[in-house]
Amino acid sequence: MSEFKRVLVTAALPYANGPVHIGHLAGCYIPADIYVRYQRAQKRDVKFVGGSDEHGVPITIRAMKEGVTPQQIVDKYHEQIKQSLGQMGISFDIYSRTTSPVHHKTAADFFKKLFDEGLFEERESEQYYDEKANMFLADRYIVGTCPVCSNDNAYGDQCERCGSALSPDQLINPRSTLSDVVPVKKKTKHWYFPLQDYESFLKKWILEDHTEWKNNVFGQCKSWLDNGLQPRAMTRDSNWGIKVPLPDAEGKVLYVWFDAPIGYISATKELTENWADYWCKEDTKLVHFIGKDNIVFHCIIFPAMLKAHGNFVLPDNVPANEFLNIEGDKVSTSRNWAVWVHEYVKDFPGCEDVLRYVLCANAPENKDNDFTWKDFQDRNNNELASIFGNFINRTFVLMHKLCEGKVPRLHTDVLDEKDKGIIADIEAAKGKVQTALEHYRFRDALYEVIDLSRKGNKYMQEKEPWILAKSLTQIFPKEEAETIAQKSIDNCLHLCLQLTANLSILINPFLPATAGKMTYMMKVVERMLDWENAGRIDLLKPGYALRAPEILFRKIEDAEIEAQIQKLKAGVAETAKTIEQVSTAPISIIKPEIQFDDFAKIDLRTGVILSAEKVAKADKLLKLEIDLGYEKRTIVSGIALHHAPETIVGKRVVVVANLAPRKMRGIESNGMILMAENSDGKLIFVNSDTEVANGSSVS
Ligand code: B3M
Ligand code: ZN
Repeated sequence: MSEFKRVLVTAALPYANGPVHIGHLAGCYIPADIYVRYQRAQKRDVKFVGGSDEHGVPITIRAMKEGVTPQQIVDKYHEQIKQSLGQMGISFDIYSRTTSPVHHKTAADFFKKLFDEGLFEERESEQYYDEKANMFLADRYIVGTCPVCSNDNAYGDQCERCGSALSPDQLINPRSTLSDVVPVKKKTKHWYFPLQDYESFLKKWILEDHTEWKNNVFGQCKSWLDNGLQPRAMTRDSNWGIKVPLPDAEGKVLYVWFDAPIGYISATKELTENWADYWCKEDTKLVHFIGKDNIVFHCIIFPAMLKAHGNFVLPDNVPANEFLNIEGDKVSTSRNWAVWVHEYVKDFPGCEDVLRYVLCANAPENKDNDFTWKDFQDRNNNELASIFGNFINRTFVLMHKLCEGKVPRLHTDVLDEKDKGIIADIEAAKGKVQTALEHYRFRDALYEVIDLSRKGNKYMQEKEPWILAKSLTQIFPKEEAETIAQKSIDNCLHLCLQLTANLSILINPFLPATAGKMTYMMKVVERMLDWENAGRIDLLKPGYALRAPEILFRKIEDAEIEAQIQKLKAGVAETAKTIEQVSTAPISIIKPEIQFDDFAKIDLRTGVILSAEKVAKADKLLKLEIDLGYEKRTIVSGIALHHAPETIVGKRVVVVANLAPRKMRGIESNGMILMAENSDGKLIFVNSDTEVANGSSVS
């Protein structure tokens, strides 16, 4: 850390096409905010920038769905997202938006510089065009079958099931999401960034120089780099976005993933005139907080762009989180399987810190994780209320009862082993929390804070100051009892209060509102929360009068949890009903009519499966060896989930024998076998005695 003079923290720019849910919070906003608050407490020069991502297909799709303009969409959701994040205490120094004029200029200038240096390759290509909607289809508008895992609903840029980055050309059976028609190819011109030229630079920078990155991030980068990088189009056909700053580029805008990360730079520009210190000086530590689906853009593409442009620092780390599921199911905004932040703050007013706590304690740091309402309740009731809150409450109650509401003295002459033990615990906690935070291990860090309060409870339980007071006054005259007992009571409550002060410092990055309540109760200024004060046991001065305790965490009742679970279920059911009403399409749409000549182009042959084996790292694929009589063929087929390899050897199949070869998971597939889909969605072999409903589609 010491070699850095300043820290620049970014959190992914959420698309302004809908409200934010708790998956967004857990993925990047909570960890980023904890990190930033910790840096501020360390009095480091830190800036936290963010904003809404207001361009790209997600916005135009939403606008189409709501029947309004893209501008209306982003205006509405930008405000809502900004408010939700603010309510959750996400303390951006600036929360901007990519429709801002500063950003438009910054992104256009960035593009222009690369263009002027001759970096882009101008290419004419055939791209999918929806003749019904009358527009070129951006990658996200096209869905089809993933060539890697056979997911039927892979997008043209990415398969969300297996995480593969795709181009629309790789999709099997592409269809337009706008009108469901099969798109046609049409010529268009775009500017391609030569990502492959940065391969060796990226390999060294990540695989050699950043071995400390989180496993999930490093692993994804490595697999990208191992697979080889391709030129990537940095422009799109659309009328929503940043216009390509070239003559002769009518109807072309910057690719949203070109413009969005530059948004971090633009936001910094809007924040401070010293923005260049944060972006151009080598002693800046740049950290991008993101979710796992954004790794490639932040670790490969954006760094290559920055490198190509020159003069910019590269991220020191990209601590991406995995996904947070809800009640065992993947978050789906289209199915409405989500816990929306704006609804949470309405349903649980004053409990923002509870959600921050649960999402950090259960953060998907290394693998996907599950949020359940029951766990939310348990963590609140059993950890926050019963351990952390309880310790502080008892300390304050007893201090008022036994010490006249003032901080008692510490009598060093009578310190016993337990007192010394808790002092050591207080001192050690700082180091543990700090090390974890510096290494982006937020769960561990938070655990250490709660653990310290657990130790406080144990200490108080063992010292039993209330018994001591009572029993001594029963044996001795009041004054005498006081002299004997008071020192011990003083020491206990003195240390419990110092521990409370320490807890407020340590919990502050995680639960800022709670820390605020604690400083109010202790009547100390905010400066006490500076990190340098952690580990000290002289934070509260003897004789200082403190306020009455305040309950920090109320219990959360079963009925509240039940209501939330019902709400989730009702939301899904409601959404499903609307979708059903809207969609009148038959289950399987008959493809457009073709002429006999088209059909005659397909060469269908019969064959027999000679051998079948699983394809490594692709749970849906089988590698088949097929005997066509006149030759043997290797065909990769997406039927692994339907048939075990050993059960299909010897089966007769119909093969599309003249399909162009296609590589899947490094294996060249020469053709396709025809299977029918039955009513359960199972792919079965078709021959005269197969039980399959009439009209089942064969593919
Ligand atoms: N808007 C994707 C997302 O919200 C995208 C992030 C941009 S970060 C520069 O997941
Ligand atoms: Zn896939």
